[in-house]
Amino acid sequence: MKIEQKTMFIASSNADKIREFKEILFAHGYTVKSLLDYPEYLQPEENGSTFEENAVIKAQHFSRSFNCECIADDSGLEIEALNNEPGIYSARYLGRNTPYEEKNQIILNRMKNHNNRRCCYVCAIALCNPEKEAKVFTGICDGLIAENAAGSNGFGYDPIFYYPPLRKTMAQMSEEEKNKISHRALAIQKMKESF
Ligand code: ITT
Repeated sequence: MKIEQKTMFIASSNADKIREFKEILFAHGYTVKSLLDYPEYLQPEENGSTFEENAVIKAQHFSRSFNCECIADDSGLEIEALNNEPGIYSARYLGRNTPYEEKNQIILNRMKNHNNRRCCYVCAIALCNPEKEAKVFTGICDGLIAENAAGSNGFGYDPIFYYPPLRKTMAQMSEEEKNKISHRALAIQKMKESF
């Protein structure tokens, strides 16, 4: 029996995202190539005003450059009490090179006097083909900003993202747990259902 190997090109150079994509898409029968395999290609400017627009900008750019089907992820954390910041600026918020330990502590300090700790992770995945219109799939995972940072798995804002159904932060989840409920997993699931 011949096992079909499908390859998905993801226009991302974020190693943490790519690791999660690899795991989730591997379970769906895909192998993943990314910009980490082509470091000479630079990301276009993300000048859209929504996650969806930025995902399309990235996917379209590389789908045209490589003349192949391509996906891109634009994602981030929205905190209700902070006017939905950092939102689409999640990667650049408080400085792109500032360690997340520091960024997370600053957010916890800003949240000290807020009772409303609701937040959500958003992930928009754009699927682009040089000949067809882009399709976008959005996944949202609701949570609360934790009182204190906890856990060392995952990446980015995961130590302060508390997920009530599992009573732990995303950084306290195993990769398997996170990849079942995350914004990214939900967006990938929607994309899969569209095939
Ligand atoms: P690419 O554009 O190369 O994909 P990027 O890191 O610049 O990489 P984004 O502009 O989409 O990508 O920013 C995503 C940011 O949102 C990421 O750097 C984290 O700060 C945050 N983020 C997204 N998903 C996350 C997750 O699952 N856990 C923790 N933080 C996350």
